[in-house]
Amino acid sequence: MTLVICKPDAVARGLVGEILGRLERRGLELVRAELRSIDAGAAAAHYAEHQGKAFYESLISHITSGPALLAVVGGPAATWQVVRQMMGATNPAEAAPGTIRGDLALSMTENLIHGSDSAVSAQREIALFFPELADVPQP
Ligand code: 3AN
Repeated sequence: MTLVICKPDAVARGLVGEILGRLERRGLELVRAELRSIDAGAAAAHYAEHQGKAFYESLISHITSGPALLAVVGGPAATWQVVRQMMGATNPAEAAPGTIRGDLALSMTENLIHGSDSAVSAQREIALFFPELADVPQP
């Protein structure tokens, strides 16, 4: 399982269905999905690795700017890797056509989607946002 966040820009642009639809059509399974406003504390914990970077403030400001769709997505081993491929590069201007960012985004900050970047990150992020799933073994 992996954590996916359709960021506030995705909710504001009405692209949650498109994004989750792509994941579902690929064959991934929605285990949890909830529209939720991420508060400053959860945002800081989630993005702790980026603290001190030049873009940190805009990152926190955007992720807390409105409701986001948080989802736990299941699938084969290394589901996180499948989702990352489907997301495309962090900079949407460089993301390949056919990817979510490559087809639907242009802004580095408002780049629609977060997906865990390793099995370890997935476990940590799922525990942060969906603590009831913390002890479920990860494939
Ligand atoms: P990804 O979301 O592709 O895993 P990360 O984890 O490197 O990318 O960065 C987390 C988020 O921080 C990105 N989704 C993006 O919104 C933002 N970000 C990363 N690098 C930059 C940058 N150079 N300028 C502005 N925002 C950035």
